[in-house]
Amino acid sequence: MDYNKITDAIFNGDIANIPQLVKEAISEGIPPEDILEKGLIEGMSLVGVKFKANEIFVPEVLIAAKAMHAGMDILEPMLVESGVQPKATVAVGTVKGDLHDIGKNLVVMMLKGAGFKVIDLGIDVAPDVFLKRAGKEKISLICMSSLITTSMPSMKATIDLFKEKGLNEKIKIIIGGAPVTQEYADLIGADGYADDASSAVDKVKELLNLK
Ligand code: B12
Repeated sequence: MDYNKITDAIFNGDIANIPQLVKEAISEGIPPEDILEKGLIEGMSLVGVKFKANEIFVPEVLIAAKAMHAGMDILEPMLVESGVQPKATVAVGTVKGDLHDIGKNLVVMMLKGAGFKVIDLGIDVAPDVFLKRAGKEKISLICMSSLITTSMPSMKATIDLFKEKGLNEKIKIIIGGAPVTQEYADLIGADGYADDASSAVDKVKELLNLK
C-alpha cells in the first residue's frame, strides 16, 4: 500500500475517496494503527505545515479535517475492542475557547481501544463542565486537549477548580495537544502529559496503576 495515496487524499480534502482508500489498505492487511499514523495523521501534519506557511487557508483545512474524520470513522471500530469490561471511566474534552477536535478524537479512540469507558465531552469545555460531569459519573481521570495557546489557560483554570474542590487527589488530570509540553503540565500542576494518543493511553494506565 502506498501511504502517499491516503496522505494526498487527506491533504486535498478528498472526502469522497478516503473511505475507499482506507478500506483498500485494510483489505491488504495493513494494521489500522499504521493506516492511522502513516496515512491519516501524516496527511494532517502536512496540512499543518502548509497552513502555518500561509500556503493554504481555513476552508482547505476544514475540508481536510472532514476527510480525516471520514477515515477515522472507518478505522474506529477496528481500533476499539468490544465486549471488554471497562478498566476505568475517563472523560476527554477540548478546553474552553478551543474548537479543534481531531487530536482529542484520536485520544478518545485509543482509550476506547485500550478498554476504557470514555465520556467524550466534546469541544469548548469550560472548567465547571468538567467538574459537573466528574461529579455525575465515576470518572477516575480527565484528559484535556488544547491546540491554541489562547485556550491553554483554561487547562490551568480547570486544574485549579478541581484543587479548590479537593478533587485533585481522587481525579487525575492529564493534558496534551500540539502547543502543550511536559514543562507546561508541571507548571500548572497537571498529573501528566503525553505527546500523542497512544502515549496518552500509557500515561492513563500508569496514573491509574493499570498495566
Ligand atoms: C485542523 C486545524 C484547524 C481546523 C480544526 C478542525 C477540527 N475539527 O479540529 C479549523 C480550520 C476549524 C481550525 C481553526 C482554527 N485554528 Co487551527 N489548526 C488546525 C491544524 C492544521 C491541525 C490540527 C490537527 O488536527 N492536528 C492533527 C492532530 C492529530 O494532532 P493534535 O491535535 O496535536 O493531537 C495529537 C497530540 O497533540 C495528542 N493530543 C491531542 N490532545 C491530547 C490530549 C491529551 C490529554 C493527550 C495526552 C494528548 C493529546 O494526541 C494527538 C494524536 O497523536 C493546526 C496545525 C498543527 N500543526 O497543529 C492548526 C492550528 C492549531 N490552528 C491555529 C489557529 C490559529 C486556528 C484559528 C484561530 C484560525 C482562525 N484564524 O480562525 C481557529 C481557532 C478556532 C478555535 N477557537 O479553536 C494555530 C494555533 C496557533 C497558536 N499559537 O495557538 C495552528 C497551530 C496553526 C498555525 N500554525 O497557525 N484549525
